[in-house]
Amino acid sequence: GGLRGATVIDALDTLYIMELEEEFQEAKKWVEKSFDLNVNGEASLFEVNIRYIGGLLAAYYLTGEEVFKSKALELGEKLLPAFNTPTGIPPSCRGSARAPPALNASLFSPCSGMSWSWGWASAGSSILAEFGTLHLEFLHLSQLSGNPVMNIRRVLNRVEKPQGLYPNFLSPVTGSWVQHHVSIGGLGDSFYEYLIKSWLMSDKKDSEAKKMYDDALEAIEKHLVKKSAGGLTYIAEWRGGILDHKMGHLACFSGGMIALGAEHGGDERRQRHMELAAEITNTCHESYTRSDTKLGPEAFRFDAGSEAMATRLSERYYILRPEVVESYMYLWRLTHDPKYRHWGWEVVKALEKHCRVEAGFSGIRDVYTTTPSHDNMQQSFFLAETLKYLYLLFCEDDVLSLEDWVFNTEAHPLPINHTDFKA
Ligand code: DMJ
Repeated sequence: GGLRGATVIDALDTLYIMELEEEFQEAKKWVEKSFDLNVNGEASLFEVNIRYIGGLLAAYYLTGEEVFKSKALELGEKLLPAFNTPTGIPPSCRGSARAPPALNASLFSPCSGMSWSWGWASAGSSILAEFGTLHLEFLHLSQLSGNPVMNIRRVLNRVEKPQGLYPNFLSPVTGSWVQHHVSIGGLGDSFYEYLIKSWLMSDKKDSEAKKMYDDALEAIEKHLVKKSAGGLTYIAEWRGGILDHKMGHLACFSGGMIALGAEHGGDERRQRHMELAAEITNTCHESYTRSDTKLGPEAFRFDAGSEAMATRLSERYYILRPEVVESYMYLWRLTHDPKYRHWGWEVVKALEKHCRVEAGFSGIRDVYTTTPSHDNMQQSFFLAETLKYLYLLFCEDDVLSLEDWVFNTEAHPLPINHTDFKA
């Protein structure tokens, strides 16, 4: 959007964790001297929050350097006008950054937060994964600044949910659902992630978040989890009661999330959820192994005889997304089954072979050809997430231990609020 330097800020904690001292110092200097917070035009509240606020907060917590904290607070302050709607729910970008960047040049159309020129009332609806992915970062901003915020969850708790499911679009004016499309992939994904992670970050005190997560997952298990003819478990999408037998690459984060949440249930539930998490992660791995590049497509389907493969030309691209290796990392940490490290290494080799270019790494337009063309784009989440999760997959468990840190949806580690948090 209107902000510059996404890659620098998204990569700060990765550089630090990997002990790339020189590059980290260079990035820090850029934040001190060149990071301009005066947005010219419009930027997405969601993207600024997960990439910039998350990146700055993690850099602060890892290093204790005040500059990262003060920039995060200053930027957070600028986002507050976005909450000025009748429900307190911020509106969404119409052309979301979730659209495939390689294919859609106009990434950011009118968005919330920094500019008031666009008029939220006409924007129509807010996206679940956008307004539902603010809690972790804003809780830390509240703690660091002493200013309490957030009230979105109250609206969501109150509104009636079809079959217990959360549709992806809600009106920021009336607080009711705009249409009944449900997905654990794009448009819905990180809302569910932030429920379970809010509970974990609160040192398991935020029981409201846990209950909402448990209820949502129960509805998902009941209505969306399916098994293909070939025995692959997947999570379908739901359109007003009709299933779309498709999984997006984005939905592949759910293996890791379900495993993380499973850790904390009773025996039966724990086992069931660990199995589900492993099965989904296996399906996502299949979407990689069934391609010529050994990288997965943007979406894959389970209909018309197809199993874990893209059936549409427009879904064959790979833009360096992290979700599959993210799940490998969580499943490795929680089970220590070596297959997850083998699978991660397959991805490393495929990235080297097909995505490395002279100036860095690039997305590819078609995973089903051995000579794919590049999209000339290195998404900032490649350094923030994909490489960080791959690195952590091969580290000891005490490097950013899951006992002490939760990763925001852009893989920025935030500390768990243990009782001795302040000390
Ligand atoms: C990232 O920006 C975040 O993980 C977000 O939640 C959705 N997906 C992209 C990477 O694919």
